[in-house]
Amino acid sequence: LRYLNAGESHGKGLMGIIEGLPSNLYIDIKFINNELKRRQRGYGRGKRMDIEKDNIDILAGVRGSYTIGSPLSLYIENKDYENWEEKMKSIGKIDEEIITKPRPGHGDFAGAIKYRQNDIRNILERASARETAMRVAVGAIAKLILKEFNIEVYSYVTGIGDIEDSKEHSLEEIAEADNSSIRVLDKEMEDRIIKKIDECKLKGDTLGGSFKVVAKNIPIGLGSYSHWDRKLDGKLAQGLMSLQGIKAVEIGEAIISAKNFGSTVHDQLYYDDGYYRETNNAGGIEAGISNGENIELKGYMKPIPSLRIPLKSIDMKTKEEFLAHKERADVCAVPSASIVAESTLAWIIASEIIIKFGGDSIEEMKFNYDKYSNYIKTR
Ligand code: EPS
Repeated sequence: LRYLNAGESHGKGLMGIIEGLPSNLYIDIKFINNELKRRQRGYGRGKRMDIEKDNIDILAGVRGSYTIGSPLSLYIENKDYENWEEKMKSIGKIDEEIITKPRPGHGDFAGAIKYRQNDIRNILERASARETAMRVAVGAIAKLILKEFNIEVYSYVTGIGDIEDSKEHSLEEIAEADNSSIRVLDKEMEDRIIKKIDECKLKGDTLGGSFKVVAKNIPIGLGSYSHWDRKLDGKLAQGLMSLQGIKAVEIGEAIISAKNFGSTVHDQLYYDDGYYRETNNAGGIEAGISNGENIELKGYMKPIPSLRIPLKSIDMKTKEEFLAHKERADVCAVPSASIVAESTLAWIIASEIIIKFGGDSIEEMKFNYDKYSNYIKTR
């Protein structure tokens, strides 16, 4: 299973191609569009989110709502394109519109040097998190595969700035995250965060934070210890780290575990008509293989680098010092990032399910999955 996506933030739209989907998978458009909406919400987003109305258009690979084994082609229109058409077409040609001033924390500086571009717009358009809309559409299709195996993915925001939620939460509680404008699980925390985002916005500053993603009903044996690039934890870390702004990923209780004795960290194994554990510090993965517990990951996002408070930088054309700032920007996008992280987790688990159970048709996958589940019951 693999996908490619293309599209600039202020270009015509975003394009995705998924290859390797099983046939006979029901493609629920309403579900995909709802996932796109979930990503667009979140207190702290900028004016751009009032313009975009993300909606999926499937151009190929589906007949009568079911996949047929061909590549799926997806499209999401950028509504903002009509305001940018001229600029996007003339990119780099009109001298006064050329961007030569990199924003610290953004891909602007290194990207302009790497790709030998005089106009930083050619860098920022693709480095932008706009493309995560397509990641969510692709992730929604992965979730449709997972539904066939009763696997569910959840997420919630664990912190914005220095306001953090370090409590344990049940999946029932986590499932309520969409009811909060910041996707947190505590009302009092939500009020404090809204106040903090409002103050931050007034100052022209930005905020980062953290989120947790969880997947349940994961079969034992996804991924492998046998080689570095088959390890499930390695793949998940790469997937989450590839999201814009993410600077750290934690698997299970990795940070607390690193500070404690092995005897208090490792999840002891019990048996009572089936194997079970009373803790999940490993986050559902041991030696790069899923162990049947919930997969739990935490992502840490840096504050958005486009801010109104000016930061020192150098004009790459004149080499003069200047103060970098931007007028339109999100203050905080952590709630959106948590939805994109769900999609990433879903995509990687779906890919692993296909590796383990075969991916030509949903029926074949289920047949193999059922046989494997029966085998596990006898071990
Ligand atoms: C983004 C900057 C902002 C965000 C955008 C990502 O866009 P603009 O520069 O047009 O105001 O709103 O996010 C999206 C468009 C989206 O769909 O999430 C950036 O620089 O990464």
